[in-house]
Amino acid sequence: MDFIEAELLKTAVKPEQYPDTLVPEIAFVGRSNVGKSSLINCLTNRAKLARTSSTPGKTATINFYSIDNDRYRLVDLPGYGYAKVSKAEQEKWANMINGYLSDRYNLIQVIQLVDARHAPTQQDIMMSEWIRHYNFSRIVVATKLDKLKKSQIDKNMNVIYEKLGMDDGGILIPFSAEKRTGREDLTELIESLLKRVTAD
Ligand SMILES: Nc1nc2c(ncn2[C@@H]2O[C@H](COP(=O)(O)OP(=O)(O)OP(=O)(O)O)[C@@H](O)[C@H]2O)c(=O)[nH]1
Ligand SMILES: [Mg+2]
Repeated sequence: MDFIEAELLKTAVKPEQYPDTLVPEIAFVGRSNVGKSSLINCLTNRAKLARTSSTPGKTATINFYSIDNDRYRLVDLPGYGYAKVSKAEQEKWANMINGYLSDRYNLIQVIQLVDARHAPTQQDIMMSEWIRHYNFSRIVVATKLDKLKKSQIDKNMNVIYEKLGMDDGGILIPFSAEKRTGREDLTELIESLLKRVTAD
């Protein structure tokens, strides 16, 4: 399945700037530089829809991408855990992320991204617990899979699965925006999430 249409609907730093809540939203969270914006570009088949950068801290606003004429939205959030940003700036971002996640009526799923090469960080674990606390099922995407040797994949996926305590029915999707690995699985999952809300 391919996404047909995608456009940047709104850029926000505070709730007054969010778009209406009439449409289901799926948000991507993860450490700075983990590949959130690249994943959105890969899903939408648009290389330059979301701005990406090898320098962490690229996305500093909440960006709402409207898919298929606003059938639903993908939401790109600023990354956490980028040490080179000032404490004050990090706090501002954390408040922005938490503000959106904790009080968004039409947010149907938070998808967490972690780097396939490394064990989840303390902040990844905190984010994962937060996601569970708010009663979202856990969907975790392990990014940059192309940077792993084949022989490392299983071991690294197990570490992520265990560290994030995902044995309660969580879904872990190995992914590469570069090679487009896992794209099909993720789009199918998104469609099934949407079906669930529209069937209510
Ligand atoms: N090899 C490889 N590189 C990737 C992949 N996904 C992202 N990258 C690279 O990782 C860097 C960061 O990607 P972004 O998509 O900007 O990351 P982000 O999570 O949006 O970062 P912030 O906006 O800073 O939070 C860029 O240089 C991307 O090209 C991938 O699947 N494989
Ligand atoms: Mg980004």
